Amino acid sequence: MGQVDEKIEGMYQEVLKRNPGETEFHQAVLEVLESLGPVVAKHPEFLERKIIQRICEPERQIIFRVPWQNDKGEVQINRGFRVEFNSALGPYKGGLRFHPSVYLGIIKFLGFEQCFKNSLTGLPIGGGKGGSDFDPKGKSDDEVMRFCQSFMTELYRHIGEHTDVPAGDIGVGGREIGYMFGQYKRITNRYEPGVLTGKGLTWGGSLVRTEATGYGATFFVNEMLKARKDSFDGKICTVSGSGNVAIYTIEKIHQLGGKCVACSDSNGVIYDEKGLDLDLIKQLKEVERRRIQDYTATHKHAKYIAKGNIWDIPCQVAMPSATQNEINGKDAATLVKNGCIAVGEGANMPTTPEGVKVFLDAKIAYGPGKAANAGGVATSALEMQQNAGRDSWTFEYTEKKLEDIMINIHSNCYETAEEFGAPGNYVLGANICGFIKIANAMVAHGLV
Ligand code: NDP
Ligand code: 2IT
Repeated sequence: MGQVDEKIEGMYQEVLKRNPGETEFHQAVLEVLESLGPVVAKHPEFLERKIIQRICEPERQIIFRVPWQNDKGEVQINRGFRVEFNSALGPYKGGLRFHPSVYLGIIKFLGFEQCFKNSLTGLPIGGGKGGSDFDPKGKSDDEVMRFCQSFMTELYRHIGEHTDVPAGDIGVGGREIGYMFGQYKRITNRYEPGVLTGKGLTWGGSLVRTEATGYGATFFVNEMLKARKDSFDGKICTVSGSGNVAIYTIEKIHQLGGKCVACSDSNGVIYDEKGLDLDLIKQLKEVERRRIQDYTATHKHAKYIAKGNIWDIPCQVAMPSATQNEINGKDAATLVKNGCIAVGEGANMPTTPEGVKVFLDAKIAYGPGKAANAGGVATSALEMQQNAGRDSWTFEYTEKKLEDIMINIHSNCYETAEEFGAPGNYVLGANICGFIKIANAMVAHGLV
């Protein structure tokens, strides 16, 4: 990718030294620092106040034991995390990830990205992230409940509507948020809906939160296409993953006139030339919690490619919506060669630095995660607003707010990229625009 300005290079070396082995965190930091050269040239006060060094150091990192019992009565031990990264703009806000790959480096990369993403939403939220190396796959409902209760038995003392407000991410959806909310309420004896977002609709949840990340990412891509006098109409699209973000990305692509032909999970890829049957995917994934392979049981014309690579399938719009580093340099080159003109990241950091370089060099419309997937957390902030006002808004009203927020994020990133001499570079636009707002607030708050 680009290069780190000489005034900033030493700060990156310090991050490497202070956080050994946390490769995803290093990657996320480097990508932001590479954008900041022109910012410190204009704002010497950011250097003088050591804003970048402070932003790279989380305000608080909590690591805890999570003991629980499986259905056989055997004792299990997992590790829990909450990294409270930056509260310059509001209470720490960000999801919880339950996945066996989780360790401190993953939570820190997600927490770091979250700060800039939340800043881009224009809403009053700081950045944080948490989770556990617990693997929900193959666990019974009771096991998931016992795990969530044990996790919250430690987490409850660190969170609150004005302090830190967790939500979902990989492996954490409505079911898990319900178990955690129940335990929080029981321990604290407080009905405090604003302490978690992604809640059920009858107990403080917001309409559109379930759909928000996927819908928002698709709105963002729609804006990038519009900026190039183009649209989703008739576009062949592929969406990796088949979880929350993937499902509602596919839904909005279809509503906007695109045709989504492939999705995936960690075992393989479904290719349906006729366009994916989203009702079936929702039934398989949201209701029955099955694998995407089962799509072909009723849809014999579709192909299941075990261990396949979704980025080998030709498309005009690609929306990675599974996990980090799922598009490498070779995948990016394949996409571009096959005629891909837009990439919108529903997942966090799904493209490796080599892949990002390919997209930027090819000058395709590339929307990085911290801008493109900000609709999820933005709608979480709308859920917090409704909770604070003891209110609940209609679907149409909330979706319109989400769309306006995404249009705004797009134009801010677009204009910032132009202002800093890199028109069309949404990576630079998002990093600079997200950073400046946090940095100004930190200067105003003094040395804290
Ligand atoms: P889900 O748990 O609902 O779905 C995750 C999907 O990604 C599943 O299909 C899963 O397949 C696949 N996946 C997960 N890990 C891997 C892996 N290591 N290799 C291959 N496939 C994998 O999570 P979400 O849809 O909520 O999250 C998807 C992405 O979107 C993540 O990067 C998350 O951080 C990001 N995101 C989520 C937001 C939200 O509001 N939920 C907001 C903003 C970003 P399998 O079942 O086989 O594991
Ligand atoms: O990565 C993300 O932005 C999320 N997982 C959503 C966070 C939130 O607080 O809604």
